[in-house]
Amino acid sequence: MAKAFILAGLKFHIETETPMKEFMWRPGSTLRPPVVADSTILVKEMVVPASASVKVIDSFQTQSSTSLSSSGGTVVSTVTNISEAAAKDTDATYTWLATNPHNGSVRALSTDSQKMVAWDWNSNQRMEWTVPASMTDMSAMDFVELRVAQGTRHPNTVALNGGANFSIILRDALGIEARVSSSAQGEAVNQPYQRIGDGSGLGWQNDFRTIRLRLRDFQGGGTGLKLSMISSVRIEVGGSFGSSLGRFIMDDLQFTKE
Ligand SMILES: [Ca+2]
Ligand SMILES: [Ca+2]
Repeated sequence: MAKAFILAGLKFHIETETPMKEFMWRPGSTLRPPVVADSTILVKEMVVPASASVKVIDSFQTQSSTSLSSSGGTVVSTVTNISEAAAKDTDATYTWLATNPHNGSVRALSTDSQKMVAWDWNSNQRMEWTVPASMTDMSAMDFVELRVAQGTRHPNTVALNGGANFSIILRDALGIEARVSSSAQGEAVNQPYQRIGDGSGLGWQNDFRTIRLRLRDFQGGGTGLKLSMISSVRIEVGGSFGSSLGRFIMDDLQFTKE
């Protein structure tokens, strides 16, 4: 199984075969190597090359205040237990502990500086990023995207016991809003791999996936949303806008091109 994705990754990154990029982010329900059974969960994500043309709203690498994005815009949130910090599991066990908010983020070495945001919710809640004035014209971009994982072994993740969904809402300077579900491409943010060991409970590392939504889908049905003047990006969970509860770890909220 890994062979197919390694080959696609090499073709994309080294030979710049753009279609191979699809293997990195399309849900397994719509694109999977023919030899891989439908029942096999595919865990994969796409990290856009640094050379790509992107408009980064929040990488969480700078502006460590949870009310300010790395791009310098304000962030307003109603979610709980928010932690913007190094994406590192600090205690060498997958057991959930509130003192280790990035539990399950195990890829970063001690010398790495990757930062992300973690938070949870039990009802309809939101996070909203104001797009800085210098970045509001998204008419040349194709997608809004981010990488997201469920927090392994967190009580909310355990209670949800399945895929997690949220909505992304874009708002323009005229106040028009349009929303698209994170599962619009056919798959939820998967439940962490259900494995025991390395502490108590069930679940392994935080399995990140790239949620990538087409900007033109926000204009579907005649919403009238103006991509040339996007003033904010909002994530909503709970109620009718996403899973009723859960815990997410997120990174790299950004607008990208095909
Ligand atoms: Ca921040
Ligand atoms: Ca980051």
